[in-house]
Amino acid sequence: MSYVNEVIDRVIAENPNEPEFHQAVVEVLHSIEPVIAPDEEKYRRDALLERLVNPERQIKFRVPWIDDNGNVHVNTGYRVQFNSAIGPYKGGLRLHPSVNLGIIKFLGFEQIFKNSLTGLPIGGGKGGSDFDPKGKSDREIMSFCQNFMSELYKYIGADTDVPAGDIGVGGREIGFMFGEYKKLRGLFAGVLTGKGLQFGGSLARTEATGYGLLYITEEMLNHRGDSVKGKTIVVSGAGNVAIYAIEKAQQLGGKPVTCSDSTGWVYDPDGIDVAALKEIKEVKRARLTEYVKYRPNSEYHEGRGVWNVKCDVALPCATQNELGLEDAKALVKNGVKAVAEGANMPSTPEAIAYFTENGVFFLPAKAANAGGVATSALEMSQNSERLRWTFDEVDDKLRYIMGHIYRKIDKAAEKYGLPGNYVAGANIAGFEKVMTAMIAQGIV
Ligand code: NDP
Ligand code: 2IT
Repeated sequence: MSYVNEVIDRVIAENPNEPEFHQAVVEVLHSIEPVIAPDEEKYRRDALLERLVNPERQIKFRVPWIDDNGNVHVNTGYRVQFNSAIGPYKGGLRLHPSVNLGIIKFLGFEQIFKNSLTGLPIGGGKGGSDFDPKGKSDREIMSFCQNFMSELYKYIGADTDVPAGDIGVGGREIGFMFGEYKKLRGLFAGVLTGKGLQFGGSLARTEATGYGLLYITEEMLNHRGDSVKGKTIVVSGAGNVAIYAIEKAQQLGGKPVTCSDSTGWVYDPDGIDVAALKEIKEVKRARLTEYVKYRPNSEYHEGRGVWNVKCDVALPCATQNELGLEDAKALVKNGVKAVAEGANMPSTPEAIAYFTENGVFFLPAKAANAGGVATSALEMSQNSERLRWTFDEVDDKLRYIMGHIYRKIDKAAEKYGLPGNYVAGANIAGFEKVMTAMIAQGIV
């Protein structure tokens, strides 16, 4: 049995009930087989892949908090510090009832290679809790965030581990967590990114993931003599990533016609009204049912359905495994040309295979949504030098980084005889840097 398959079998046996983690590991390890195979014995002797798939540290802790009626609740908090070969652990915090150790491990594992692709010195980590922020008051969110940080602060730091936002964690939550960290440590440090602009946050971090997704999509289409201009675009999600993907798509001359949340989706034939979407989601924190009040020409539908809308480009920006084989078939039937992942692992392996077989250009999450974490690393740089860059300075760097990632994954795919296979290209290019650093640092 090949070394890669041996390690895959062990991961599945040793990490039961963690299907998302298995899914992420299987994809990456299969992709890097051509890198490992020529020197398989050497890597096996050094247990390189066993070290890669085992987090350096995983922290699980109790988070008690008090609701507005004085009732005490207990949630579980996690931080998985996966790999620090190329820099301090870096990655978001997710607050969603579906969070468990397997979800955080899949996200932390993906983060290693994504962060490597940015070209910046950041290792991979992820955290979160099964706390459900929906319907909670600001005070309840604050109580949760403070109690979460009152344990997490022991394990993080500007040079060790720097968390940020993810599903359910935006500027409000990062603010509460930062305040608690500062109080407990008596230290004003760049220990979280996505901070408010008044206390060390970076301009363009809020926009970065969605903007970056469009920059790399544009780069890929330009490379093929095409562009976002004039394209009909289908987007899922209505959170941070989706909103700024829609905004940048419009700035590039595309027409995004859908968005969705966990209860339903919107079709707006005239193109999504970003100002309305921001007001509904960022200000009112309301459901998408509100959207039709702003746009009488649009339609609201309960349940899922965005992938059945005819489009040229599809951008899944909600959550993992939200786009399956049947969705991929519907998209291909309707003539989709390109799919770029704003969310982490939103397409199932079967959907990705179907896109590839049908000549759809597919940009995987770890390349396509790397703009968020890349800009977090730029926030860390600004915190270190105690300076603040303008919006345009940060945005220019983000655009450059996304273009660079595209060229890197395209080149890696070509080098290994898989031209246009950006899944292989991203996994290989991301892995090679981490592998080189791990080998240079010895068996640790
Ligand atoms: P938000 O919490 O801002 O938004 C998430 C959106 O997705 C909401 O519209 C939400 O609907 C929907 N959603 C979440 N979970 C589900 C679910 N299980 N089923 C259906 N809809 C769901 O999160 P982000 O926009 O920050 O994150 C979206 C994705 O992008 C995630 O996969 C995240 O890991 C990834 N990502 C985020 C980055 C960032 O910088 N924020 C960077 C890179 C990747 P509802 O509100 O109804 O729950
Ligand atoms: O998945 C991700 O890359 C994020 N949620 C952003 C992480 C970060 O540290 O900015």
